[in-house]
Amino acid sequence: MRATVLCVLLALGCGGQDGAPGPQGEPGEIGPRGDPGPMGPMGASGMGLACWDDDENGACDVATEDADGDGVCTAADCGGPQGPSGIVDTLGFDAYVNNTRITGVPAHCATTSYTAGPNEVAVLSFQATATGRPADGGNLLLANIAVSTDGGTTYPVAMRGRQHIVVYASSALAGIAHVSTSQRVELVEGTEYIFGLMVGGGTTMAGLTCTGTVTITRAS
Ligand SMILES: [Ca+2]
Ligand SMILES: [Ca+2]
Repeated sequence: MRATVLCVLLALGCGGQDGAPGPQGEPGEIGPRGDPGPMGPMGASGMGLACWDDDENGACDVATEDADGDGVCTAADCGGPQGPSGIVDTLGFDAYVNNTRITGVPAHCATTSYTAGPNEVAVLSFQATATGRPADGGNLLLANIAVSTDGGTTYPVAMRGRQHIVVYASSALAGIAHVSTSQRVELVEGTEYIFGLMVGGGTTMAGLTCTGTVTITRAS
């Protein structure tokens, strides 16, 4: 009879309140890698820029982009900007000529030969110093730049019809005269040049020193 009553009381809800939640458990192990997802849709097709397309409009603008003038734009029209001008070569002479009335280009007062490349310029700077004999006559020392082309060895002949003449004069009354001259000469590609210092005047020189520097540069 007592047992029957206890069971009835339990059934009617006579238990205590719920306890507090327990502590969080340890994380579980990482699960296996999932299957790869499906491939995404293809992107829109793009177009790179051709090297000749300076204005990047995707079109051949013949007037400005056809560098070689063949009417079409190809890789042959591509090129970087022209580099700065630079020194290609240097030539020169430094000699002493003894005595006599010298006219023309004294021996050794000339450079070795030089064959010009494309777009080249020669910058010449020549000097001559002479000791004169005023009693013998005149009192002037003249100096010209002389240019021989394509093997011409007689400078006055090689100069004929050419313009490379600059004259400076200095009095030799004191027994010594110094002259200098310089010039810029545009060269023709493939032509062989010899640059010389032509001296003359009305005096007989006891001695002549000639020096010259020729700087070959490529124009920008
Ligand atoms: Ca273009
Ligand atoms: Ca072209």
